Amino acid sequence: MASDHIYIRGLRVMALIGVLPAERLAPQPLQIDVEMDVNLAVAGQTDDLGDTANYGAISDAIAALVRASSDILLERLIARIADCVLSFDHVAAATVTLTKLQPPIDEDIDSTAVSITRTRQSVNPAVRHRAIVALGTNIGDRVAHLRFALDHLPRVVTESQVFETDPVGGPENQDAYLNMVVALDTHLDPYALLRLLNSVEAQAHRERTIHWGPRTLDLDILFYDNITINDDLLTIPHPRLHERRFVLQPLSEIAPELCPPKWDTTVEAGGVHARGSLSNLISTTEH
Ligand code: A4P
Ligand code: MG
Repeated sequence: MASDHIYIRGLRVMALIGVLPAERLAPQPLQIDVEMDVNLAVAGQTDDLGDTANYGAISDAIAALVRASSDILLERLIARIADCVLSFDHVAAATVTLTKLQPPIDEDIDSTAVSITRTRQSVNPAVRHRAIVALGTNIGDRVAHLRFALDHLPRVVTESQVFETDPVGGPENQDAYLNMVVALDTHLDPYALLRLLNSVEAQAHRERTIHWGPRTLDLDILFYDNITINDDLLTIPHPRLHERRFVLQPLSEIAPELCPPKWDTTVEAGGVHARGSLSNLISTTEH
């Protein structure tokens, strides 16, 4: 077990929690403190964020989870926070303390808190998986949405360039998309990876109102190792990838062996324009 730690201290979020009727009506202030066991030796040599646990991304994920909670018990919420923290790369164990800063108790009291320690016993961090994920965005600051996603995904091993693409399906007159495809190296199983992708979409304020409608951020798993899944939650390989140039063009840059043979002649041409690497694009909030 690593004796190295990363701390998140004093993360304060308003959330609906508690048994009492008043607590079900109005959010109350909570504080989250986390101590994570992370082996810091590699990042100590490489100076690379991909070699350590990204505490910014973890803080964002915890805050989003807590803010959206309506759990009754601190015990339930803290278990979900620990699961969330352990879903991040490089976190081997986590001690989480969850504090009610204004507990509804008549006595003179500062706060009440629960604390748990959880380890990733069931997961062998040496076992890594390769997932290929497609990114799409067509609302707001599209470049910023792609950057946000890359900062919050597990270790990105390869990324395609960014393509500006005409919308396929969905309502008329939606704006052009930016699409790209990345290869990830992760210990997460496919369902945990889907949960993480959904949480990153939620943090980018993705709203699901119109089928195939405009979106700030869409993250789809195209492939996961060479496995096949077909159930209510997940279909892998992604069922529509073979007919979509906005997926195949970037995919062919990072994993041409995964594209169907002769896709470039069989899939309808046009509507997909290379825009170069994400690091060279300018977000609309930058000048
Ligand atoms: N789900 C099942 N399999 C997967 C998977 N492999 N990866 C489930 C991710 N999610 C998967 O997705 C609906 C449900 O699919 C999820 O809850 C998950 O459990 P969603 O993201 O809520 O809905 P969506 O994105 O509207 O549906 P979908 O099927 O992902 O849409 P597509 O096929 O991705 O199409 N045109 C251009 N130019 N560029 C685009 O990026 N995207 C779409 C969306 C349409 N037109 C586009 C683009
Ligand atoms: Mg999707």
